[in-house]
Amino acid sequence: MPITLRKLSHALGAEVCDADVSKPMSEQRFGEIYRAFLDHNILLFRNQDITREQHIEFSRRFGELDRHDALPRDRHPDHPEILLVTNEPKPGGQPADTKYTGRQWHSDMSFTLVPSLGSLLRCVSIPDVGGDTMFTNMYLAYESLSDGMKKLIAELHGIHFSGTRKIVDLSKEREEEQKRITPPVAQPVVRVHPETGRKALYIGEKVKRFDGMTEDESRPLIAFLCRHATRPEFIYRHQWRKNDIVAWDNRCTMHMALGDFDETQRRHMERTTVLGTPSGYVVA
Ligand SMILES: O=C(O)CCC(=O)C(=O)O
Repeated sequence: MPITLRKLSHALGAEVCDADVSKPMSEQRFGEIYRAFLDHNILLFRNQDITREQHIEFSRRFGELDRHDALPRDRHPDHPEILLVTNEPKPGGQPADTKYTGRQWHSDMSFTLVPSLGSLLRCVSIPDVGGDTMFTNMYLAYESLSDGMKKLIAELHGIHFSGTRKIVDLSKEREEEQKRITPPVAQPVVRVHPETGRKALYIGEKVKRFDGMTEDESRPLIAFLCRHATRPEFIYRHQWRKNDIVAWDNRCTMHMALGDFDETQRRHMERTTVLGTPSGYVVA
């Protein structure tokens, strides 16, 4: 039986109805899911009460998984393929390293030389209200720019920093460590999706400046592009339920975790990250 899809918003996203990602899946069935992933950019699978091993196994169908060497503090100690996004305090009571992960518009691993193809985030625990994630369609963001703006940004490279967060929660020690592991990387502001051939805007709040320009010179254009890319008509806002898995294509979307919940309640998510194709260059 072919898969059944339900659109999640006008701009992007579809739910794959009646899927059980823990079951063996034929090449043909996964092919349909992957086609839907390319067409809708985000896929939702509800009610997936699965183990970490099953999460990893299903994610591997999308491609080789990142072992998160660029984010060693954030990965699961026994499963390097799993990145924790949790507000659960450490055993000693200190805040979790990933308490504020994703609280800015970004595309995963843009600050590395192998930005991610896609990510699969599994909701393990969610507060009573809120803890939503927003996604935006970067094809539409690019296509809706004027010809003049497309020409202006065609050759630009944005410099992505791993540690730029809206909420300053990084300790000095962690900031220095992160800089050593992931020095800033310049990425093209317009990327061609390797599978669909469509152009997408590749920007976000981890970009501090354009290569060859100062921060002051870059700031207004970065701000415009981020504001434009996150206009309501390009967005889907996901309200999580326990055992949801959301898979997104990092090559043509951005996302942001919202802090719209009671921080005393547990929000625990686990992510696998599918490696993409090499892109960008390190900036001294
Ligand atoms: O926790 C979320 O909703 C999103 C986390 C995130 O931004 C990420 O995993 O890149």
